[in-house]
Amino acid sequence: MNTCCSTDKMNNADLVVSILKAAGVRHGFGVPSGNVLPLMEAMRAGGLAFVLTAHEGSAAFAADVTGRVTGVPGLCIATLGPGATNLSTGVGCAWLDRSPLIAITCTLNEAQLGRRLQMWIDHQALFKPITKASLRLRSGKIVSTLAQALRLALSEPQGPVHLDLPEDVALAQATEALAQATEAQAHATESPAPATETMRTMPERIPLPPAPETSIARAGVLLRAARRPVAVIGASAMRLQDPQALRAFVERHQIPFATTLMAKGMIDEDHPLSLGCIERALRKKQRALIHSADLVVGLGYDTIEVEYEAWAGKLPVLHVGIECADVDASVRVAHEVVGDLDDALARLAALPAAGNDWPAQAARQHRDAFQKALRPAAAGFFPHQAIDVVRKVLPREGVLAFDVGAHTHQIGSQWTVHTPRSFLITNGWSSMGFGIPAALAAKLARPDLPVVCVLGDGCFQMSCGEVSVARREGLAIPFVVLDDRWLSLIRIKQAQRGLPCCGTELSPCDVLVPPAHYFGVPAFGVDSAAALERALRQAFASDGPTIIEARVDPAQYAQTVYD
Ligand SMILES: Cc1ncc(C[n+]2csc(CCOP(=O)(O)OP(=O)(O)O)c2C)c(N)n1
Ligand SMILES: [Mg+2]
Repeated sequence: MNTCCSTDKMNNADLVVSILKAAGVRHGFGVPSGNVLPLMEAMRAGGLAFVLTAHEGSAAFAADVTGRVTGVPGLCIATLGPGATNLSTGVGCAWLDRSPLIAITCTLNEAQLGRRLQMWIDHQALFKPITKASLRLRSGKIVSTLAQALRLALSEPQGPVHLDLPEDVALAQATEALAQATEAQAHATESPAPATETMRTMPERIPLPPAPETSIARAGVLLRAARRPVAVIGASAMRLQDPQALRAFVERHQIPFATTLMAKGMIDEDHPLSLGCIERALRKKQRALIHSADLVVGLGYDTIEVEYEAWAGKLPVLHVGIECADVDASVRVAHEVVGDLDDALARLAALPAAGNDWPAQAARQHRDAFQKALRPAAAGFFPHQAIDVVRKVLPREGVLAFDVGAHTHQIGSQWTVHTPRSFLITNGWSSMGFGIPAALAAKLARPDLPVVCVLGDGCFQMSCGEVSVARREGLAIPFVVLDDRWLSLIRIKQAQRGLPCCGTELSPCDVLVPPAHYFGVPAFGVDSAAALERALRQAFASDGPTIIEARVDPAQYAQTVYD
């Protein structure tokens, strides 16, 4: 492939790769087929790593997380038909959770599209409801289509864009100049940062228009009138260019703050004003505190995680977001500040200090009591003990990727996050199978940071093939499986509805000895916090992945999860 300034020897697949590389894309996750080979070969020749996953859904989850942690759109690739439908599960995650992502399906030749041919379905129809756009790549339009896709993925609300690449288009000689490609790219992404420098420093996004001055002024009036305001940081805040603006805002006005699950860590949760996570384990305790407030300030609040009406009660809501809040008629929306979030927060933080009547230690005292209640004392080995061990062993700046189940609720309430975007979960899409690919993507994007994955045994059964990716790529990730023998979250819901346990038991025997390895990844079983700590320290010291099956007792979930 010619990487200089002409496209003489390039085919369209080479051109796609060179544009993506110029945008800062470093990995593409996927599963190949014959139709994918032209793109894969262009990736190999062009130095854009193809990371083979066990399932295309995981490829898209990994691409979503790459987008979250680097700010550069993640890339995932699949074949047509079943490859595309598999991929769609992870693309939906980037859609609801709003991560920049490019999904490429490699399909039949142009003239074959639409016919009754093996594996073919209408990809545009499949991806339309779960992407910002679904576009066909055509010869002579590669540059403009890629520029459009990158621009869409990176503009707020960020999200996935699907590109269909017919095989003959991929192989056809490129007819556009590379200089044009680089220029189009520059317009699409402003100034992309290399992926290895990111996680804290996000590349330039395409900003939204600022909120009007009158709107900021009205927010100031509400803040000054409130005697007991509480801020709740939401998922849109994850994409802030400068998360320090959040901290500046709460410190300026001395407002105790909680977060949703996904927004944890956007301000260090050790902060004296931190209340912890809402709407996860022991959520009624969090609601009680919030209901003692007189104003809710939603900061980057996105109702995709949990609607305001679930927890805000009759309190007036000051919503600061990238769009108007989707609320039920019962919610008292006092005012909305809508526009670029970095800009709005900076201006709200520059207002005169509002002051309020919260006692100085109120947040700290609440948080201490909340944390204590999450850890009921009893003999045995419970999930909260295992989670505490993982938090203790993982360095402060380390990354936790985890999965969906009762353990998500316990982790969400219990875990203390210290740095932005180091706590990787899906709560909009909320799909099982997210944890392992999330950990893979985080470690590939930030090899300098320790990464650990915690997941339930049900999630492990759904996605365990992906540990082989960690082995192949040499990623030193400990995977801690909370082996409680149940789809515990669903079992709890059965119990709450008075239904008998049925279809939620994963393993009938309670003394499980893991095999020596899963796909070559060594596995160990542990039955105590001390044994988990030893195994985890060993896993972090090793140069490859390790699976640790922690055999925990789920009994306490009944007290803490869905209280
Ligand atoms: C793809 C998908 N299928 C089903 C669900 C519904 N679901 C949510 S949590 C859960 C159980 C997860 O079990 P496990 O991984 O063992 O976690 P635990 O609840 O035991 O902590 C299920 C089936 C989902 N969220 N995503
Ligand atoms: Mg389980």
